[in-house]
Amino acid sequence: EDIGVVAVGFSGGQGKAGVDAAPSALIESGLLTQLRDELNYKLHGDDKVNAYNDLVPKDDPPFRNMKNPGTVSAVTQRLSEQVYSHAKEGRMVLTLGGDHSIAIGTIAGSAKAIRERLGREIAVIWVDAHADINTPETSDSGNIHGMPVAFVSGLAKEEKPEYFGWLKPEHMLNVSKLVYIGLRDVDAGEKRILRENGIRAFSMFDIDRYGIGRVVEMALAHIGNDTPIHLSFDVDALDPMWAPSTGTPVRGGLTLREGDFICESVHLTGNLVAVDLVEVNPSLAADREAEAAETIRAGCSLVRCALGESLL
Ligand code: DIR
Ligand code: MN
Ligand code: MN
Ligand code: MN
Repeated sequence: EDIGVVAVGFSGGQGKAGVDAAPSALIESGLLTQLRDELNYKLHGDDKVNAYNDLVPKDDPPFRNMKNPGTVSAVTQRLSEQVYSHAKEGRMVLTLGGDHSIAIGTIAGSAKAIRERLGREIAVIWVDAHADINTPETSDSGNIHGMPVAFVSGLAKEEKPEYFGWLKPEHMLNVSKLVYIGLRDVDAGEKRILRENGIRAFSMFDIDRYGIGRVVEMALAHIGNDTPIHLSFDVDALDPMWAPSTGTPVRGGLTLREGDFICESVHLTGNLVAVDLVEVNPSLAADREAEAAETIRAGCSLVRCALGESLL
């Protein structure tokens, strides 16, 4: 099997430096070597990290309350083309972030490629403590990593090509094909958006109530059999006990096993077309060495599970 790898050293969707160092940390810890040598995947694309420095505009003032809007728009547009070119060759695409704003690019790229290649809409399983569905107007922070779902689903609209106006219908995700797992820190405006659009979301409450097995079963039932799946995994979905080195940790999260279980279950569908692993920030750790290493180890485990490593 073939995998396209895109390593995105980008942090402009939020304010904390260091998340751009995650792809190289994940790769240095042996992730790609394992996929190649132990899981026998054929890897295409990045062994080195894209920094996209050539795309950073000289001056990038806020626009509609968004921070670094020109930079995030340009980087995600380029990334959408990278993901698209792998996916249209029939490769599963593995994107190592970077902050979660990059999912604007990864989802746009895989949605377009799957439409062209299979004539299908993709489904997105968004695993996160946060819903990341603020519009520029509902966002308190102005950080675009809290907005990717709104842009890629068309809930946030913008005409200007330099500010996400490059997103066309072929890049878009249908909100009826979106499902969340792990939510526990959702802004008031986001709750309203979820409710008004009837978006299926499994919070930590649901996981406590039904158990992870039933929740994943219900999530997969919602998107339907045989639907191509894009898994976008924010490492902060995991409890900080397992993934402390991340920009916005929220206690009361998934255990590492629950996170791995989600990934394994998605692998087992046979319908996985793309995986994003985002928001690992090795420089945010109280005990730098140990906590960063734990978080990287958790991230590698999630990816390996999504690619079938732990199944017998
Ligand atoms: C918050 C935090 N909802 C925002 N979002 C985060 O800034 O819009 N997403 N941290 O991962
Ligand atoms: Mn996120
Ligand atoms: Mn998050
Ligand atoms: Mn397999």
